[in-house]
Amino acid sequence: MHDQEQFVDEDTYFAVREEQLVRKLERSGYTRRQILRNGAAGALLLAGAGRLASAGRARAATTASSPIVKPLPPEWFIDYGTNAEMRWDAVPGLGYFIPGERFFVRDHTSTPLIEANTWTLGLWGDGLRGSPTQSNPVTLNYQQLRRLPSVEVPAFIECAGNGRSFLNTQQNTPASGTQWGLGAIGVGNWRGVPLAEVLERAGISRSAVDIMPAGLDPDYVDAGGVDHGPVRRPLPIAKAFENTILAYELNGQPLPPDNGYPVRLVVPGWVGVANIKWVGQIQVSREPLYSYWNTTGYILEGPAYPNPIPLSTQVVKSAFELALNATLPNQRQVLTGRSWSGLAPIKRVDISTDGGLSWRPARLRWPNLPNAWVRWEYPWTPPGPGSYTLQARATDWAGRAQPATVPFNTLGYLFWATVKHPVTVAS
Ligand SMILES: Nc1nc2c(c(=O)[nH]1)N[C@H]1C(S)=C(S)[C@@H](COP(=O)(O)O)O[C@H]1N2
Ligand SMILES: [Mo]
Repeated sequence: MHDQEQFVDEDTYFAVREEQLVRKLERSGYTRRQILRNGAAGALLLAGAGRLASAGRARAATTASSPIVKPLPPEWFIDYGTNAEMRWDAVPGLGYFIPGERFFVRDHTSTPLIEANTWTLGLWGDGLRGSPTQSNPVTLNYQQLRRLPSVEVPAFIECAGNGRSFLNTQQNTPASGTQWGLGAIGVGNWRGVPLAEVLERAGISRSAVDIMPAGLDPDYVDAGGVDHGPVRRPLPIAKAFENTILAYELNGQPLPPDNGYPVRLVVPGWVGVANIKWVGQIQVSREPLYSYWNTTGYILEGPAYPNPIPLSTQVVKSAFELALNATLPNQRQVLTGRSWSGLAPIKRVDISTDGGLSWRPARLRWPNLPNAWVRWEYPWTPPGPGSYTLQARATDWAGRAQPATVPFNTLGYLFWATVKHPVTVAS
C-alpha cells in the first residue's frame, strides 16, 4: 500500500508560509492589500532598523595544507581533491540528517581556517541607507550574530552538477566538470539568523534588488590563469528575505571547517553555489549584480538553451542507498533510498526493477520536509540470479516527475532524469 499519511500537504504548506511572510511585511509597515497586490515575493523590501555596531573588518584567512581539512575515508567518500562525494552505499544506517563528518564537500579553491572570534561580516553597497563602501562597511561580529534570534532550518545543500556523470554514461554526451554520481548532496539541520534580520538591522533600502555574499576562501583562478576574485554569487532580495539564513550550526554543532565555519549562507531549495561558505562580505545593491558564478558558471547553456539561464532552484532527484554495480543476495530484501526537490516536498516515488517496464510505489517514511528529502523503502524479491537495472522516479507536489532523459547543457547541471542503477543478484 502506498503510505500517504506522512505527506506534507503542499497547499497547507505554502498557505502557511505565505501568511507568515505577509505578517512579517505587515510588521514592517506594509498593508495586507499592498502586499497581496504586489505578490508576497515582489514586496519584500523592508525598511531598516538602524546600523549594527562597528567591530573591525573581516580578516583574511589562513589555508590548510590540503584543500579539504577533514579525513575522507574511502568507505565514506570519493575524493576528487577539492571536492569529496558522499558514497550512497555508506548512507544506510544514517538518520535523516547527514552528520558533519559525512557531509559532501565542494570547494572552488580550498577550505580556509577561520577563527570565530576574528570573524566579522561586512555589509556594504548602495542598497543600504547611507551607501556604506566596501572599505568602510557596516559590520557584525560573531558574538553579535549569536545574540540575534535564530531559527532551525532543515535543508539540503546540493551541487548543481550532482549527477553530471550520467550525462555521459546514460546519454553519451559528457560534460566537463567533476564527474559526480548522485552523492554531491547532504541534508543538514542548520541553525542561524534569518538574513532578513541582519539586512534590516544593517539598514536595507526599499530600492535594493540584489545581494552578493562573498566567501573568505582564496580567490578562484581558472585554468587559463584568470583571477575571478572570491567565490560570490548574487541572490535576489526576495529569496534573501524568504527563508535564507546566516548559518553557524549544522546538526547542533558549530559548522565543520569544510562546510563554512564559522558562518555560511543556507539558501533552501537553491543550487549549492548559492550557499556561500565562510561568508565575509555581503554587497547590497539597487542594481542587478553579476559575478563569474551567475554569468560564466552556474547557467544552463547549450543547444537546448539559446538564451542562457542562471540557475536557481534544484530539480527532482532520487538515489538508492547502494553502490552502482552492487551485488545483492538472491532473497527478499528491502531496497532503500531518498528523493528530494528544490520546489516542493516529494509526493510519490515509483520504483522499477525491470529496466523501466513496470513501476510500483515505494513506501515513504516520515519526515518529508520541503527543501530536504524523504527516505523510502521498497521490498524486493529478485526473480533469480542475474543482472538488473533499478530505477527510482520521484514526483514532487509541484507536479514535476523525473523524466527518462534531459536535454544536454554544456556545463552538465541539473541532471534529473531517472538514473539507471545496475546491480547483480548473486546465485
Ligand atoms: N565561499 C565558498 N562558498 C561555496 C563554495 C566555495 O567554493 N566557496 N562552493 C559552493 C558550491 S559549488 C557548493 S555545491 C556548496 C557545497 O557546500 P558544502 O561543501 O558544504 O557541501 O558550497 C558553495 N559555497
Ligand atoms: Mo556546486
